[in-house]
This record gives sequence, C-alpha cells and structure tokens, in this order.
Amino acid sequence: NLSLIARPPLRPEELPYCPETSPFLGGPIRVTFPPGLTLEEIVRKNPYVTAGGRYQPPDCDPLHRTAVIIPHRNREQHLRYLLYFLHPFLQRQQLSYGIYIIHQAGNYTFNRAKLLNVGFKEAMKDEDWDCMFFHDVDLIPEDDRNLYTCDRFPKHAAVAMDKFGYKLPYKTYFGGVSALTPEQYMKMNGFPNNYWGWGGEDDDIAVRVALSGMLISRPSIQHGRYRMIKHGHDKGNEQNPRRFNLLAKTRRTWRQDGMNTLDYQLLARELQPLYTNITVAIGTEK
Ligand code: UDH
Ligand code: NGS
Repeated sequence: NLSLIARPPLRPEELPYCPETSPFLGGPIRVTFPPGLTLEEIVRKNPYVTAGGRYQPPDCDPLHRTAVIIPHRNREQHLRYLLYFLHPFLQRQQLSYGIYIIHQAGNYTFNRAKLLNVGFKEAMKDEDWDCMFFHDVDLIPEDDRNLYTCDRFPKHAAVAMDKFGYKLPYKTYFGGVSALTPEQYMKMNGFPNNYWGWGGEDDDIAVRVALSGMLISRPSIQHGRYRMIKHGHDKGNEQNPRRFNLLAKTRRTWRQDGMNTLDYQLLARELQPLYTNITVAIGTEK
C-alpha cells in the first residue's frame, strides 16, 4: 500500500502555485477594537508569522510578495490594532509578506513621506519585494477582497474611509494607504523628503505619479473600505504652513528631491515577532 510510505515534506519550490483567487477570502470584516489587546495575544493568534513579521503561505507558492511600510511615532495602541487585523488579512490573501515599522527617532517635527522613503530602501535590502504598501497606522481595512498586491499603475487603496463617508474626499486624494511596485516607485523618484509636519505630502505624491507619466489605479469603492481609529492631533506633527508653496513647485523639484537625495541614519533594526522595527534619525528641516 503506497499511501503508507512516508513522503518527505515538499520543499518550498516544489509547492504548487497559490490560486489566482485565494479560497480563504471572506469579504467584509467586522472591525471592532478589543480592549486590553496585547502583542502576546496577537502572536498567539498568528503562529505561522516568523521573526520580523514575515509570512509565507504554508501550502502553496505565493504569486505576490508584498512589504507593508508603516510610518510611526508614539502610536503604540494603533499599531497593536493594525497588527491584530492586518496579519490575518494578509494571510487570507495567501501573500508572502513582511511588515516594517519605520520609527522616527527624537521629537523633531514628523515627516511621513521621508519615513516611507526610508522604509522602501530598508525593506528592499531584505527581499526582492514586488509590491510596497505604504500604510498609515490608524487605518484598518474592512474587506479582504481589497488585495494587497500592485497594479499596472500606482494604486491608491484607501478610497472609502469611514471619516469621509466611505467615498473619496476629492478626486486626486492619495492619502492613507497606497501601493507601488519598485519600478513605479523609482520612476517617480520616490516620495518628497521635504514635507515636515501635517499635510500635502500625499498630494505631492499624486502629482509625482502624473508628472512621471503614470495614472492612478484604485480598488472599487466596495472593497477599498477602511475604518480609521479616532485620534486627536499629534504633538510634533503640526500643520505644515509651507505645504502649499511646496506643492506649487513639485513640477520643478520632483527630480531633484526624492529617492536620489534620501539621507538618514539607521539607528536600529530589530526583528520583533510581529514586525521589523526600523528606527531612524531623519534630520530636521533646512
Ligand atoms: N504618524 C505617527 N505619529 C505621529 C504622526 C503621524 O505615527 O505623531 C503616522 C501614522 O502612521 C499616521 C500617519 O503618520 O497614521 C498620518 O498621520 P495622521 O494620522 O496624523 O494624519 P491624519 O490625516 O490625522 O489621519 C490628522 C489629525 C486629525 C485630527 C482630527 C481630530 N478630530
Ligand atoms: C488635504 C491635504 C492632504 C490630506 C487631505 C485629507 O487638504 O494632505 O486634505 O485630510 N492637503 C493639503 O493640505 C495640501 S484629512 O481630512 O484626513 O485631515 O490628506
């Protein structure tokens, strides 16, 4: 009886490809925030996640490799909730993935777009990712058919946020969650490094997409739904009074500022159980 002969487990390259559409998708997700949630509990619920917040589907060869890049400072509770929902969400999509927290060191004014540039560079040192998801820490996806994969054009994923009545606030909005392939990212010279404080950097990114000759891709309004965790204004991320002036100049500046001028000091890179923690000094406004 042949079935009694023990077979060695398949090596990863012998696994069949994962299907085009994952059989584990469930559609809408009920997003509520369990009080007293701990990182240990999330670790327990995600036994297949390995050091640095990495995952491979156990029984098929993934079609997509996605890095999730999260800009962060002083939002530990939001981070816990995001990890709690995001790990199972990405696993249901049968992705190979890694989660990167890019932590801005010090108390100087926050710079979201520069942190995302750092995240891109640092994540690409680990793996040949084919898609980078740039993800605010306070946005929880509400439907797992919102696939965390890249499209032919840069993708804006957070098209239907609860705080905007589940529609786009304006046509060129590119904030919250977006996704680019490394090729798309390099084509637009990455993101601007010179937006310190709140506002405008996402609009600048949308302008760069257009100036580099690309369009914006989006999921449907039914799938691209997000719930934002309510919060007030952060200390150290005040509205940037220069944002309108900067935006008026993007056409002239995008080739001179971005990935090609990115400058920072890596302070630490730690493999936490649920994410790779990258702490950086990104300097101050000139
Ligand atoms: N972020 C941090 N720490 C900060 C500031 C920003 O981690 O101190 C990150 C975080 O990933 C956040 C993202 O940058 O999701 C974007 O910043 P934001 O959440 O402040 O931007 P948003 O437009 O909110 O969502 C602005 C303040 C709204 C206050 C409304 C009060 N009713
Ligand atoms: C625009 C900002 C964007 C911001 C969007 C939504 O006005 O950065 O509002 O803001 N652009 C400028 O300030 C130039 S929100 O309602 O989330 O606070 O993302």
